[in-house]
Amino acid sequence: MPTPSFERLFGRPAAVTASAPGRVNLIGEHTDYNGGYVLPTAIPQRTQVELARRDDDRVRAASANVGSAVFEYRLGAEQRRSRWTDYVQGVTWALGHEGFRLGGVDLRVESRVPLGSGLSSSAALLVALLRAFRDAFALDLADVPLARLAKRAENDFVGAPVGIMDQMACTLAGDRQALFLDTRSLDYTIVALPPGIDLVIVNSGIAHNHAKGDYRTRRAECERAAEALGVAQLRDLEPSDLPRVMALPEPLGRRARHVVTEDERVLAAVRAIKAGDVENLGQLFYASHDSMRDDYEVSIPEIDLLVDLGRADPDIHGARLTGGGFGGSVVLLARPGAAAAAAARLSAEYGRRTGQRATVLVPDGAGR
Ligand code: GAF
Repeated sequence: MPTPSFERLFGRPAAVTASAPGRVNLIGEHTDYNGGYVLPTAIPQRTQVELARRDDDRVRAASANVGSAVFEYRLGAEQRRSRWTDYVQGVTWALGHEGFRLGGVDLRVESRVPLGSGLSSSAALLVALLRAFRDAFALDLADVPLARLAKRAENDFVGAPVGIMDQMACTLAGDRQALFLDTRSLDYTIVALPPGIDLVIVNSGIAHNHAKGDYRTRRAECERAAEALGVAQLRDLEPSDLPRVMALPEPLGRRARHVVTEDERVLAAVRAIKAGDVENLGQLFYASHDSMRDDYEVSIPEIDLLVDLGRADPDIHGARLTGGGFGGSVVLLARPGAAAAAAARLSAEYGRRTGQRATVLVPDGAGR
């Protein structure tokens, strides 16, 4: 059944349409809340928000992804309910706390970023919502403060203890433009992906949820490791610190080793991309995956299988789990021109072996 349009839902046309893309992190995983480096890029799938102002202080919100139900609340009376509408409430709550004056709105969301896929459906929704409010109320809100506000909504209202990578990526990364971000200073540069870097993204079909325990546990382990090593954040460690890192009690040593080596891999990946060295970039992908699987322990057997199918495929240079882990998606580097065929091969074999349905997100439209 087609989901109702804005006009059908609210009896008038939308005044503003805004959107934001999902992101795929190329490398630099679980480094953002340790003050380290990340390298995400935008994916073609986007989340769109249509919105029209109202004359009162009510917000009415519907999502084409969940049907035709309309959720309603009053500005200033936001309350967490552990539903998708927490993201809408989180945005008006965060804008209100920041001193922005809003009025009521009707809004409709439609997302092509699959939920819980490790491709930042949450940040895409938050950034699209903030852009829609910014346009509708002419808010004086530049991109980086907008990304910080999205993080505040997710951390302090939704209750997911995520870092700043996704909100910055959904705000600033573009098509074939990776965001090389220092998550401590928020200094960034845009790194263009040269021809020859052909990405494949396959969603394992196994969803994660970062508001749940495992992500939180990893964060806490990193904080304990930093404290035991006498640094403010794991970002402050160098590869030469690895002997004392590995002297920490289990599993803190391995957790910290992942972060220290992953930061180095991000720097090496930026050099490889600038040099057009796909082979080297691919090896960095595999090394990152191994570190997430063995040291950080955020992979699952289904994701390892997708990566291993990549290792065995002559058209794939590298593969790794992308995003927070415990499910989600894999990003692979394919030989130029071979991405769609390799993606179809991999997802079909994955389905045969696991009984799970993998979806190819990039190349967009492949594998359908
Ligand atoms: C999730 C979080 F939202 C990010 O902040 C980041 O920590 C990522 O997991 C792991 O790199 O996407």
